[in-house]
Amino acid sequence: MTFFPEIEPIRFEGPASKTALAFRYYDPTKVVLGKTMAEHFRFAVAYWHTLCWPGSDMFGPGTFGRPWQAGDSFEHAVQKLDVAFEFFSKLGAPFFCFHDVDVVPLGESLREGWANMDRMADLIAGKMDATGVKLLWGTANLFSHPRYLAGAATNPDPAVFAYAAGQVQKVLETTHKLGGANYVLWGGREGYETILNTRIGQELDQLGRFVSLVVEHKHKIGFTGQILIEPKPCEPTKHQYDFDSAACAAFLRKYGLEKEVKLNVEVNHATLAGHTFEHELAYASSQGLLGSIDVNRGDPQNGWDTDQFPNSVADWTLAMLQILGNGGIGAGGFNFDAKIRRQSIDPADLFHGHVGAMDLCARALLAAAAIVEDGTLDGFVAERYAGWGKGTGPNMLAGKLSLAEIAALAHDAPAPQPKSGRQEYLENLINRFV
Ligand code: XLS
Ligand code: NI
Ligand code: NI
Repeated sequence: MTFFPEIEPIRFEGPASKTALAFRYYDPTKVVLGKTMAEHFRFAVAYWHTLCWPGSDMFGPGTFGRPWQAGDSFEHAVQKLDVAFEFFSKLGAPFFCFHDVDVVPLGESLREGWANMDRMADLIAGKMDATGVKLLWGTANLFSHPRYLAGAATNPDPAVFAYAAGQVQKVLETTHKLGGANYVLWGGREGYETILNTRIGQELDQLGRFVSLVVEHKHKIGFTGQILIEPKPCEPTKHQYDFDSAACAAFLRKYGLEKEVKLNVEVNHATLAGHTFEHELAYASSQGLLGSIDVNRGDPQNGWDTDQFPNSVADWTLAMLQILGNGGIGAGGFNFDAKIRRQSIDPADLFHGHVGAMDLCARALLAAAAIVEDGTLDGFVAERYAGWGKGTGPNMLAGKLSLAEIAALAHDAPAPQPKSGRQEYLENLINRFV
């Protein structure tokens, strides 16, 4: 059975190609700064948006009419699995990501959900063996079911916390069984709507305990993948605790988790937090917390998670500079977490979205690598901070001098002179490579 009979496996054809569905820049075997493009990106298809989302919005039902979405039985899930792996293979995506509810119906009880998950895990493993597609991360959906209306880990009712623990235990163990590289916790409803009914301190303690339990269980079962939390400031709740990279870093430190958990940073969530994506990457990287990436972007005019495929080379070049500066994405990867638009109803549209995004990231990587190799930008920044590496600079930073001793240095030194930050020069420099 094939759902994409007219689509041939996508190939690299180079920049001059006239084929719409071909890679012009993404050549998985091409070596850039010592690593292949496949190693730089570790692209992953998001099961939920690509296979499960029907094209619905607040004002109307799904528009895509996918046959496997006609019901919620195990048989429908199996049909969806077939299409999923046909898609991953033809696209040439090395990884995928899933929530428990994406791959299997969870039924009416935890027991039923666990049984279905076990049955499905064997089928997924078979598909992974047959195609060579690997699992970037698994996650539990702790936000759709009405039981989670007031949060999962942060719910005022401990029984909900326990149910969520049950879902996470199963998906963590399944992720381990499938050789997943990471496990993600996105705090979908871990926040609140009104302070009138909310104890923030209590809820944060619950969330800290929950993440600690996940880390303990990871070690108990011998899962060596990364645990990641995904910052997002709002939506669905008005205030979410994992607001941005900085708030997540503070949260992890308060609960002693900063060595155990990293961040899955999403482009659209950065926008919602009022940051650029490169800021979020740079902040996470500066704290040693950059773990993985969701590449979906927002819309400059719409204030919600529009989950669009990336399409700005200029923006992505700035992001790639941060990722290269971090030494790459490590065990993480580039998860699309993006949906095609509601009017993009043809199966081929799924390929156009993913192929274009992979090519765009590759093009941005080439531009960023050229900037790194050119060295002018790095040289400028190094020079800007050079004072901290010589003279009394290192001692001031290392705490070897008191406030009064540092002040004494200033008494004797010539008055400091302002220097240009050269922003326009640097912006022009970047544009020479984009
Ligand atoms: C929603 C999130 C979600 C996570 C996985 O905004 O981006 O898709 O990535 O639960
Ligand atoms: Ni995401
Ligand atoms: Ni999102």
